[in-house]
Amino acid sequence: MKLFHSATSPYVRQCLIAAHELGLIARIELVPAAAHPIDRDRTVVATNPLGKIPALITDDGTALHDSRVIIDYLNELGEGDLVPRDGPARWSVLTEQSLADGMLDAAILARYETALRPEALRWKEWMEGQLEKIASGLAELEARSMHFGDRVDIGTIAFGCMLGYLDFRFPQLAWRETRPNTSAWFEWFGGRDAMVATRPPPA
Ligand SMILES: N[C@@H](CCC(=O)N[C@@H](CS)C(=O)NCC(=O)O)C(=O)O
Repeated sequence: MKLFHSATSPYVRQCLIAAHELGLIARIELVPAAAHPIDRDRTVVATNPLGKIPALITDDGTALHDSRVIIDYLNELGEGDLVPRDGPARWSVLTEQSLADGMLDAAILARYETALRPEALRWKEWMEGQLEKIASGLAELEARSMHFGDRVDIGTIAFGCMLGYLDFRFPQLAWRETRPNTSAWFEWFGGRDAMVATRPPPA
């Protein structure tokens, strides 16, 4: 399998962690990609018309995206239990994944706002709106994380990568200061081998 990859993408990281946890990592060849919303990477567009990463080409040549589809595919391939099959746990974990990904979407938009958008075109209230989404999500995570225990599934993987991205790109948010449950949980989860092996490079 080939995975379009960047070491700084939190969505790519989720796929890599799933592959590590499922024992599939050795079967994945990483293809360096420079996804960018304006300067589009044509090699990625050929596999994912949106030009976004991650995108996966399976061994039979099928193109898969986005991260949620890829993780679901890997979970099935590896006969794993990262996605609960049924019952209330399934809907709860899928909702957690959705929340973490939504927080990441807000964080990526906020990042593009400062890293890509010309200063004269920036919109302060819009940026604040994205940061508020992250803050509300962190409040929900603080309530949930005390019940996580040693869960490793698509919900906790997505939250772990979201927190890792905040540490990487938004250290000034200092999210740990007012969120002791999340902080204690991430202390453990962030030390797992798969998390350590996929840490983004120094900012
Ligand atoms: N919903 C997508 C989001 C992927 C995404 O936004 N990836 C970023 C890199 S972290 C990207 O490719 N950005 C380029 C663009 O927006 O065109 C997923 O879960 O895979």
